[in-house]
Amino acid sequence: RTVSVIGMGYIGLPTCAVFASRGLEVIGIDVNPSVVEKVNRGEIHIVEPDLDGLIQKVVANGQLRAATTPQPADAFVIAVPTPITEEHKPDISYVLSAAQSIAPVLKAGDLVVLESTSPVGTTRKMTALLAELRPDLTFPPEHGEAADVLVAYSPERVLPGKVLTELINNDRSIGGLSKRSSARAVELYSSFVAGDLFITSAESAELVKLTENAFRDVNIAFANELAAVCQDLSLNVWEVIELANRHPRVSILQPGPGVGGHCIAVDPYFIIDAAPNSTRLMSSARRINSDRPFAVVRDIEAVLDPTRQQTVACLGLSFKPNIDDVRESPAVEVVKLLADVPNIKLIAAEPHIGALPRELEGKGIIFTDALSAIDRADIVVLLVDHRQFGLIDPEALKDKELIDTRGLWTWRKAKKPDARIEGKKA
Ligand code: SAJ
Repeated sequence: RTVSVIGMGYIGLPTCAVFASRGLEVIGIDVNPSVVEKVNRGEIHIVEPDLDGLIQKVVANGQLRAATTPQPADAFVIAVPTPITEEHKPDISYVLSAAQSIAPVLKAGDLVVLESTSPVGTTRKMTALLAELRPDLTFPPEHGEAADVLVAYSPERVLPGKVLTELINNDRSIGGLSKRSSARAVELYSSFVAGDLFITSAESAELVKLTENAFRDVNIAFANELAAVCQDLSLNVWEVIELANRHPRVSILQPGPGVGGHCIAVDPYFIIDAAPNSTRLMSSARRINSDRPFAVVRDIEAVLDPTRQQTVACLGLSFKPNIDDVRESPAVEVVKLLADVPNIKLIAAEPHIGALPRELEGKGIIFTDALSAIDRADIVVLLVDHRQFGLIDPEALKDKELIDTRGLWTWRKAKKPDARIEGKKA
């Protein structure tokens, strides 16, 4: 059985690796020739634990090969990006061009699975395009169980940094456009998924994926709103959350300088766009989270001494702790906004990268290591709770003005509420 994965990015490449490691013959397709060349040399172009060794192995033993144009296969898995436009509208053009690219090699009996996070209705739109391009073949749902080609939607839901483990162990929703489509997709994913597989409609599966990330966005917004409330009332938000979370049915997330990454800050807009009159909570959550970098800058401005130039050190640029990914990062956003504040000298430190991200270049920002940044600073702003920042000696921070957006130094180190009286439970 041959499976072809279209798009060899953060999801597609690990997916190629796990299919190949289960004995399937895998053809990875990417429009970028340098990605294809790299994979064919057994190398990878993304940072993900354990992926390099696995790719090297499956390329060396011939289970995986890469190409720039689709070739015939028994199953096609589409894992291309679905970004949003400046106006927060979903852009499914990569899905449609992936469909267009596989159309010429499709044959009766093939399965097409869309994995990309997609607005509700995308699987049907993609299928309509395939049907238009291949009038000689029949497709579901129009031709029902008798259709020549099988089509399903099955979203990835893996966490960057834990992709291989989560790909295998997470449960999965599978939404076929016909019963046979679902059954074939179940058969395909059973080759490597140890989690449960749940069959539903393509539309429900599409909304399930968006819902997961919107849920997290709303919950982070709640934590961020609580941080603003605590600031108004001069209370420690981390203590309030830690104590509230001792309730058996309360589980509040952590506030911070905003929500980054390529999923949680994007996917809620797919739901908002589809149901603008029914998404007041999700829209507010988006606004609350996107306003956070501005709130951090306002906090910094509030402690600045307008009579002299001061040095502000920003620690951390990635979008979440212990990774090197600085794309769509609220920390980068904060530094970018600070670059426009007059009368400050700006230093940034990010131990996981070698130089300033391109969008921060040319703004007079000094890039150095965390300790020298702290040493030279009047104001230290902690933007990412990297493990190593938690190990910084409090002595080094002693005479500094601290803006700790993650509660790493001001609260989490203390860990337990002061007045804890141990209970009797085992
Ligand atoms: N964040 C907070 N407070 C928190 C938790 C997160 O401010 O308590 C921030 C992080 O700092 C980061 C952002 O949210 O900037 C997102 O980070 P994340 O770790 O929550 O999620 P991602 O974007 O790395 O991955 C998410 C995951 N979705 C969910 O947990 C519901 C992952 O399972 C999805 O597969 C992935 O999106 C995706 O591809 O959609």
